[in-house]
Amino acid sequence: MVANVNTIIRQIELTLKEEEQINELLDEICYPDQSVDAAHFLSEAHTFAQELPRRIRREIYEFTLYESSLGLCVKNNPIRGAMEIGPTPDHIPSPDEKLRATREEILHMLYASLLGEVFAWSSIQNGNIVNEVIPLKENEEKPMSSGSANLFGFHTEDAFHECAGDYFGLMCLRNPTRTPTLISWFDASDLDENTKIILGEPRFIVGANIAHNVSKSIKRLPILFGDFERPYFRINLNSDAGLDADDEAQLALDELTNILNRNAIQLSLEQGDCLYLDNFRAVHGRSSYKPNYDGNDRWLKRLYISSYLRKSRNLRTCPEGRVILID
Ligand SMILES: O=C(O)CCC(=O)C(=O)O
Ligand SMILES: [Fe+2]
Repeated sequence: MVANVNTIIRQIELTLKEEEQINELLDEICYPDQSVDAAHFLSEAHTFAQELPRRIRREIYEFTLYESSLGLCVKNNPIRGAMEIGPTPDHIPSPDEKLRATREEILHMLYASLLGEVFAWSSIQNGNIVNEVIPLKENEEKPMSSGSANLFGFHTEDAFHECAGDYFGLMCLRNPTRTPTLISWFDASDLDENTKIILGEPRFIVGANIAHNVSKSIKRLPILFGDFERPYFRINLNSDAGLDADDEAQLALDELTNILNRNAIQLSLEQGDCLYLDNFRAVHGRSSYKPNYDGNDRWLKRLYISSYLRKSRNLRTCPEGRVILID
């Protein structure tokens, strides 16, 4: 049976009262100009996040603890009007342009802080903490978040790296084309026992998406990890796996790919949706679409979230540093 979106992504609609409570909290954090110093805010985000509505805090904690769904989508979040949020950017902002976090970005980081620690990669979007998922003309044909003409294939975010986030978040500021985010998963019982064993062996080259400015990986990793009854996985169907002589590994990967394609669901994010996916248990991608490059195109804000920041301590300059330095 193919699932519908509600069975795998828990959807939470904010009540008016909860929205009010959130607005009050944002008013306090943003006073007086609807933005804050981004770096400073991150050191305070956990503390402020304790003032989000209790129901939402409980939902987020239960999502991390029980792994009861593949993602959470908090709906009806307050987004300011078009004038205030501005046009969809036509370039990836420089670090200077991201020194201040906007009211919407603050809310996204507050939710993310309930899931873990927000971090960034030096190799993508100039090391910015909040990434822009926007169409760029020069990348139209490419398999990356700023592409649009082709389907962006299934991947777990940053699968190539051992410090890949446990969760990853997308906040929707606008999606006039209703372009769906694609989500999929697999159930271990759908895999042949031998396939499962092979997928758990370090026989796979899991490449980085081309948006990352990193050297090509040649290290072989297992696709599956964790508990093999309910495995976690890392995969990137956009990068050439290059399994050369290992036909058995290729067949196992093909079997998993077929299951992921069969289970795929579509979720068209709407303005004010904040989606947080379990990056160890769900893959995501995006349908193709046609942007106009007129400032009104689809615009999402992306965050990377780790359950355990110390895991990457050797790649960051100080304990509280948020940027993983790689090349
Ligand atoms: O555009 C989307 O819905 C997903 C894009 C994506 O995979 C990403 O930003 O990492
Ligand atoms: Fe992605």
